[in-house]
Amino acid sequence: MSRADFDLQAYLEGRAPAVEAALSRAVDASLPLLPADVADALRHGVTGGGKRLRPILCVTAWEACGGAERDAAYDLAASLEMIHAYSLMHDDLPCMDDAELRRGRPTTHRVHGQDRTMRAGAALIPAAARQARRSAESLGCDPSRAAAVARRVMEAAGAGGMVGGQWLDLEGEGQALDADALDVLHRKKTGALLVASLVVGAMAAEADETRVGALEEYGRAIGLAFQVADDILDATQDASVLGKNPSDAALDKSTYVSLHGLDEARRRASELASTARRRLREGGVGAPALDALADYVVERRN
Ligand code: GRG
Repeated sequence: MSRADFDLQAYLEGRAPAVEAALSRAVDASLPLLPADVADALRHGVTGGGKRLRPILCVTAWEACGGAERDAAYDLAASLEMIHAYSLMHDDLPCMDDAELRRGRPTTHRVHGQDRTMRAGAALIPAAARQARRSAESLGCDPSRAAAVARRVMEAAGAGGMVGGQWLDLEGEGQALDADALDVLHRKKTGALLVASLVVGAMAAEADETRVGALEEYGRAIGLAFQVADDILDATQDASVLGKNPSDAALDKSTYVSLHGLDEARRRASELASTARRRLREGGVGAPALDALADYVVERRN
């Protein structure tokens, strides 16, 4: 099937209930150890909508590498969204972006307070590691592969990935970053988790190195494309479309738009989507959904 024939909307809608159900299971499993007020904050942060791109990438990579659609694959996928949710909860706090709105709703700390939001976010990190390991075991991975899957999620979340990228982002506020520094920041802050979403799906399916490598390269390209698109949206859309307040200019951040201008940023995003698709082809991963997702990442409206 060509990419033009592939109905991504139907694909995303078809998978959404399984993604949401897995997230609900993951939240329920995380709650027993938490005080009720922290549990409420955690639920707000995880189950409040969003595109669910990371779980979709994970499940799609799992299937592209021969895995059958089943609940445990969605449970693995939920571990990536748990990390993503915690990062948004913490990123929105007054000490960072100080955001009022996320996914069209008040941010977690606006509803549940800073203290509970910090604790709920922190609780999600080990919960995601446990979720990744247990679900990989349910998918048939032996203990060492399941541990490797959980490690990959945590590495992407950590100082060499998302946390390191956020650190660079905070340090870079008010400074003019050059193109290379901006790429390094976003490869870590946004890209690492997107790449890991694909790679752990492939690892759990016991894909060979060529396929894992192709998915990794695809992920690196769509990770940057995603961020370029994010900067374009931040510069061109308002809160009613974005579901959050545009913040790059207010926080004096370097962006692909401030560095290259809108037209060049658009050109770069679409070139990165083409690179992503080419990497898949070269690695022998035939997945119309992943081809279509590369376009979606740059053409999305929020
Ligand atoms: C204190 C250094 C330090 C780190 C803490 C807060 C944090 C960890 C990391 C922040 C990472 C972050 C906010 C990355 C942004 C990623 C991003 C582009 C988010 C938007 O993703 P979408 O569009 O959101 O997929 P939805 O709402 O659709 O899920």
